[in-house]
Amino acid sequence: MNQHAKLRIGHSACPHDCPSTCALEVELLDSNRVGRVYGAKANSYTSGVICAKVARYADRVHHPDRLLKPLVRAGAKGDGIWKESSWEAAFDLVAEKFIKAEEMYGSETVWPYYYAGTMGLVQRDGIHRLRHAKKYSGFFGSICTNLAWTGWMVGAGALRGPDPREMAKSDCVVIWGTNAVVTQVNVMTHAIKARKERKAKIVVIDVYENATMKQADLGLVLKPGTDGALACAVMHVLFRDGFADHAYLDKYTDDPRGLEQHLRTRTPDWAAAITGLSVAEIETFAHLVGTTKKTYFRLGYGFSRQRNGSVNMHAAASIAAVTGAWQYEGGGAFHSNSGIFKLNQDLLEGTALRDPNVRHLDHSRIGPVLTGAADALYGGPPVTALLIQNTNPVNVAPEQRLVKQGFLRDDLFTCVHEQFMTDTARLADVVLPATMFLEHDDIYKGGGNQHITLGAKLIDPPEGPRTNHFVIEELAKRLGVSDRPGFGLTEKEHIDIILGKRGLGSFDSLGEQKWIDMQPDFEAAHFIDGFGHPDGKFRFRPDWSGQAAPNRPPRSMGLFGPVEQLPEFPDHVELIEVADEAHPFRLTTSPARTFLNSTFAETPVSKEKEGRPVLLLHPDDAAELGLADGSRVEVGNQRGELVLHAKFFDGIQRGVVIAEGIWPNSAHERGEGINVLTGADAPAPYGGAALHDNKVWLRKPQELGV
Ligand SMILES: Nc1nc2c(c(=O)[nH]1)N[C@H]1C(S)=C(S)[C@@H](COP(=O)(O)OP(=O)(O)OC[C@H]3O[C@@H](n4cnc5c(=O)[nH]c(N)nc54)[C@H](O)[C@@H]3O)O[C@H]1N2
Ligand SMILES: Nc1nc2c(c(=O)[nH]1)N[C@H]1C(S)=C(S)[C@@H](COP(=O)(O)OP(=O)(O)OC[C@H]3O[C@@H](n4cnc5c(=O)[nH]c(N)nc54)[C@H](O)[C@@H]3O)O[C@H]1N2
Ligand code: SF4
Ligand SMILES: [Mo]
Repeated sequence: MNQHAKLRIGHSACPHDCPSTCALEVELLDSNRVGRVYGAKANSYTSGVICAKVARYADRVHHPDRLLKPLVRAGAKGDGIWKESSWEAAFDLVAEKFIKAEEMYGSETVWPYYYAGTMGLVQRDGIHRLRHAKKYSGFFGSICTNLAWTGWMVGAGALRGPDPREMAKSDCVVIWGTNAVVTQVNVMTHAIKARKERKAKIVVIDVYENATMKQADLGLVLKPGTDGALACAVMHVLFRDGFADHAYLDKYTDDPRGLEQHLRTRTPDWAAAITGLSVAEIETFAHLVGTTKKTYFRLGYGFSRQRNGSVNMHAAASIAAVTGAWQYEGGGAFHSNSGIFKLNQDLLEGTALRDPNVRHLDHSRIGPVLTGAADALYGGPPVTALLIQNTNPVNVAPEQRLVKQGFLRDDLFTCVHEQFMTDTARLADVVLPATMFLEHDDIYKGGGNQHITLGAKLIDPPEGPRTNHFVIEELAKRLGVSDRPGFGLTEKEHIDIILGKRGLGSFDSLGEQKWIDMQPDFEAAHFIDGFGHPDGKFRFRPDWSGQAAPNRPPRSMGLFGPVEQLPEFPDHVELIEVADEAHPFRLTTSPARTFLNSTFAETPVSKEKEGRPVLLLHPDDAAELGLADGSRVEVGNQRGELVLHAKFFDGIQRGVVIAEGIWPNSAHERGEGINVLTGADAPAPYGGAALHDNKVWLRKPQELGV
């Protein structure tokens, strides 16, 4: 009898910020210990497969460095000198500081800052209830999805698409700008099934030969920020060689003739010069998708993290409209299913308490916000108090030098609720220990799949950590808003309400069911009933400033960036940081396999597997610079500089370099992380973070180092 069968198994969902949202089976060793974690076989998307980092979750949940006690700063900021505190005293201190800050500058001086360290709806989104009740500054959550969703929405008009499980039924799967093997392994499960069962081709489009491209039949390595050019040339060939589906175009798209005309000059030659691909590669790819009706374009986030990222996303999605792939099972383009769930979280988020006149601040621009940039503050007071849950901005936000400078301000009070002593927690005034997903109740919805999955509390937390929900409720009591609607309920009650309003049962019924499949029917998923715009058409001519993108900023924030440079049709626009003489290289900060953003950097296996922060660099570029494999190399630009170790890699174009993973700042020899190099300027039209769009110089470090 195998070990797995003997153990008690608990059911859950992976809480991490990953499109896969896997359904999990967790070995329960006793009331407070877990063993191995497995993917649920019975879940049709997870299909028994999860990534290695979550399979070893016991290493994280039972990690010796977990925060267990509230801590109050006892030295200078960042000195690492702390005094342990009771929860009562810590809450009293935070409330006192928030009230004082508000008395001095008004309620908008307090900024609740959160993100998707947990994707659980109750634990993640409850912070809005407190901010609405208190009229604290709003949060425009732009860092991750904004550029991608904008580009998708201006074309398709709704955030959904062909069932991701249908990849298994396609004849060609195009994995575009996502390193799926690393960031959402389940895409591979379904794509490889198609290859095994139907001899489907797998195409991967990226800026380097990453782990996913190693599995591809056709890999296209282009220059960062040039996907729009590739997409245009592909569509040019489709029209030129008779692969465009004119009946489909006439019925389902806004201006096919205008597009065809516009593309006349977007030839493979034109695109080859921009992308660095060969004309033959472009023609081969175009003919493959032109002759394979059941082509499934799986469009990721990575290629949207460029200043022209929304344009590139829109251009890539447009290809499926030219071939008419959407009509077929196993065909069409898919980016995210985030629009299908339509859960009402009003009570959880205290929406009724919202004051529309309260300003919003941009998540990605925390550096400019905390250093007092007038445009980032929208005419309001400085931020003098922060409440942070589920995110590590001192490590993950762009323009790290500004972010750090802000956190070190003497007149800023920061409370961080965390599981570990992160780079952000280190700079806090009060650190509160947080539970992990196996230790609290929540529900989760997929982005790359279609399930709502329950993650009930399976084990007791160690003595000390408390849930996000508890922290919000306790602060509300001390800040005088605990009698407002939405407060005073348990996690289970919130889950009952959210599910009940959508007619999906309750916490208990979902416990029995484990997950609910919310995939829309074929007609809706494939836009057979029409696309999401009022006229039902896919738009080749986007309305860049008028679109109801689901994640758009409040209107009061206006539009961002050089909106006038956004193109009329799919195109290549040079809004990117083009390499120049002083900065001859383009850098992307692609994901590391065993980290998830800033998470897992603390687990021993991840540390061992990742080794040290490196820079992937073409050997010919290295030779020109006189750099040896493994040598230290200084990488810099107008925002800062840091030292990495060169790693020769020829699956990349000349002039492009890759730094994989967001390592803790402390893993770098000068204590500053990769985001010293990334920019916090908001791209057009709705902001976001162009984290893979950096021009840099490389040189041998000047000083003698280790
Ligand atoms: N192991 C692991 N898993 C993760 C994460 C992680 O950090 N590590 N992060 C999680 C999160 S928060 C998210 S949002 C998702 C994101 O997952 P993805 O959608 O995969 O997006 P990224 O991780 O940003 O980058 C994916 C790929 O885009 C490539 N890329 C960068 N610029 C360009 C470009 O201009 N064109 C093209 N074609 N490719 C480009 C990068 O080299 C990288 O290989 O993954 C989640 N899962
Ligand atoms: N250079 C570069 N920078 C990037 C990216 C990149 O590709 N390149 N990717 C960007 C993207 S897409 C994203 S989404 C961001 C993500 O960056 P972060 O928001 O920092 O994301 P995570 O590492 O997923 O989670 C942050 C923290 O949440 C904590 N946490 C988890 N669960 C809970 C909980 O229940 N309660 C509390 N209180 N804390 C919890 C974890 O311990 C972790 O430290 O990074 C962005 N930054
Ligand atoms: S693949 Fe993503 S959702 Fe699945 S277990 Fe790993 S991190 Fe979680
Ligand atoms: Mo993300």
